[in-house]
Amino acid sequence: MSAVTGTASMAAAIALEEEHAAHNYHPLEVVVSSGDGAWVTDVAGRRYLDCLAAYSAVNFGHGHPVLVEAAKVQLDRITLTSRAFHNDQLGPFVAALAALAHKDMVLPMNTGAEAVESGIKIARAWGYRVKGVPQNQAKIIVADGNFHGRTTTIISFSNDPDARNDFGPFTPGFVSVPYGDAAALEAAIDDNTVAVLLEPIQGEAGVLLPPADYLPAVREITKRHNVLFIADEIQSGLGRTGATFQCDNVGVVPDLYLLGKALGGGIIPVSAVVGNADILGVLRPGEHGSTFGGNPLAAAVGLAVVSLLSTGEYQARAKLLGERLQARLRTLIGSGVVAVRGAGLWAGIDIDPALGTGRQVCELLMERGVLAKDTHGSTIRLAPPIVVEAEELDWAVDQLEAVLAELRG
Ligand code: IF1
Repeated sequence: MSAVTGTASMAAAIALEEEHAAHNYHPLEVVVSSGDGAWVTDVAGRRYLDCLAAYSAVNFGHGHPVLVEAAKVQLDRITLTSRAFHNDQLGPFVAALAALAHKDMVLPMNTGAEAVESGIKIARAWGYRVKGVPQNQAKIIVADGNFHGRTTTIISFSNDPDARNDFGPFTPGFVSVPYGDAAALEAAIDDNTVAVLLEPIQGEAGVLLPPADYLPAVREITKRHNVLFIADEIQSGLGRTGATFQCDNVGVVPDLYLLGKALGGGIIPVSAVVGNADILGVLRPGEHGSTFGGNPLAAAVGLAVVSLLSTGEYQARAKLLGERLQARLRTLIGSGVVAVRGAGLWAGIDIDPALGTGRQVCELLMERGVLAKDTHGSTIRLAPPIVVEAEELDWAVDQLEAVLAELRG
């Protein structure tokens, strides 16, 4: 396709979206039409290194052959039955996922927010039916700066004005404490507390890691107070941080894992609550559900994703390449970068605000063939598919270095 026709079709695509899609995003001016591994191609044939990976939903790269093949085979068999009937893909999927997490039960859902909402409902039901908390008194502790999704209940415990303004009234039963402060978390626990819900690394907050002893302390505190520890690994999990789960990196086993994003291989929404029967077993037939949860197409892809993770190669690759990425990024501190954070192939980079906003840096990176996303202010995040090559990572950091030099003038 010529650049002219490509540009015309880009303008046409954006115009249609502008006119007919709700304006709940402010996308970069790029119209992606295909993807392959860590790269995407726009309608004009320009290629970009995808350093967002759909917020870590594309950990295994665009069009991973094992995942596409699993989807293609299932597409020709059956894609949806609802759970009013059994299907031949769900059992193998939930058994494999439970084994991957060293747990024994899985609640299959679709989006991350559904997994979070399901985790909240399960924790509350466990509180009333097992712990003996009085009806409608269950309390769940969350952390300041959290991001767990966009439903009305989830934004009820957000402290991001953009996420919650004008969406009230809000769901009660949540208390927010400073992230990383185990003493503040313990002080917030009372007899009605049923769970603590945390991201092991806060993604949207800017890839914020808590102190190394925080999650182990949370685990000890919640055990001692008979409170469930729910780890939202929807973004941090499934290889991204150089381990199956970020909790593995800090030696912690939560009561419930909330999974999503990459569990669907970047092909279909797949999420899950993973735990043991003494907790997940509180759910009785008819008390919770989902039209698409556990559908055979999702289960077939999810099983293929678990098979990719079962060898440990993606976790090892993310760890090794992540060390290389972090080392390269740290060399930029003082040349326009103020701070670098991250784990595995996941980096949060604070740009000197005097040079520009995160959005401006991402726009300039796009011009150089790197797609990334800012979070708040002047922070950008890098999270390429784990299949990225070391030389491609170096090239991406070279582009960031060039953008910073350009902004310094
Ligand atoms: C948007 C953020 C990331 C998540 C964690 C649950 C969910 C998410 C830790 C809900 C989803 C997505 C949502 C998407 C952008 C993206 C995001 F910028 F919003 F905050 F990744 F950091 N727990 N995060 O990160 O999963 O229902 O979306 O499947 O809403 O703009 P979902």
